[in-house]
Amino acid sequence: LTMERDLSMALENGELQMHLQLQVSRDSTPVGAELLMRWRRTDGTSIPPDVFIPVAEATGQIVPLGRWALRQACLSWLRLEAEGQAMPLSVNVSPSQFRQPDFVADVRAILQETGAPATQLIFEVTEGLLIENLDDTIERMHELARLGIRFSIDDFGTGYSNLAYLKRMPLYELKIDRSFIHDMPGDANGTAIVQSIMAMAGHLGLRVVAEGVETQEQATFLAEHGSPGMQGYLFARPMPLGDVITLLSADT
Ligand code: G
Ligand code: G
Ligand code: G
Ligand code: MN
Ligand code: NA
Repeated sequence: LTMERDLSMALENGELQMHLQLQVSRDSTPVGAELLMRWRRTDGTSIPPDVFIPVAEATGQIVPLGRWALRQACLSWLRLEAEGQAMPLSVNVSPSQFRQPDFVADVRAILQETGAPATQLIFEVTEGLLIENLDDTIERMHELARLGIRFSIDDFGTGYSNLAYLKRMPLYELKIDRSFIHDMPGDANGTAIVQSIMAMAGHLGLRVVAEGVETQEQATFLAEHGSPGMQGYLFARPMPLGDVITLLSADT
């Protein structure tokens, strides 16, 4: 309850920050980035998103937080473009945020207000979104896709995987959950799962991103087997936009 009260102040107090984590291709070229919310309170303590996001979802505070996140994504994209470093940006969208009646109108309004192109945004949704009201969900995804928004299934392989739904959704990408990457290539089962997801995605025409790539051995294996986009501490940690720009400018 304290957290609920504090969270409602966090936005206006400027305690929330967005970090960006780069995604790279097999030759380590940056190909995109995911925005990850950070909450650092005025007393200096940080609360991780896997603690405060579930609270925000339960209280409805995810709606203003989600609008803020999307606006940050648009502004970050415009700033990267101004630096000559434009790349698609991925934003996490919670099920309760996605299902909120005004969600599509909010997205339109933020795109219009900022002038950022919808085609440069990827919404990361989890399989949890598919549990309820599937027809409405898919219809809403198509509505957003018509604006130019692309969709990615986050933590793929850990949730409710009724694979038939993959064909009905306007999907761009699957993000292989980091638990599978973690087990690879030493563990035969983890490796088999990763290879199967990449093969299926290939047949469905979907892009793949491997999450949580931490070792060179994992990166080499992925580069030699399907070569998905890669995201993980091996390449870059989540960091403020200014640091991303410094990193990218040093590369070019
Ligand atoms: O770095 P990491 O601790 O950033 O994130 C933990 C979890 O919090 C992830 O599952 C991630 O999807 C979620 N998360 C991080 N930022 C956001 C955000 O802006 N919106 C939503 N809905 N979830 C987020
Ligand atoms: O939205 P999602 O659950 O995919 O958020 C990504 C999460 O993974 C964030 O909490 C982010 O900080 C974390 N993360 C990013 N790279 C790595 C990594 O290489 N290893 C681990 N263990 N976590 C990572
Ligand atoms: O120092 P830091 O923990 O932020 O580094 C995280 C990772 O970012 C390092 O493991 C390194 O591989 C990667 N990295 C460091 N400098 C660069 C760079 O100039 N370009 C790219 N693409 N990655 C870098
Ligand atoms: Mn994510
Ligand atoms: Na994930």
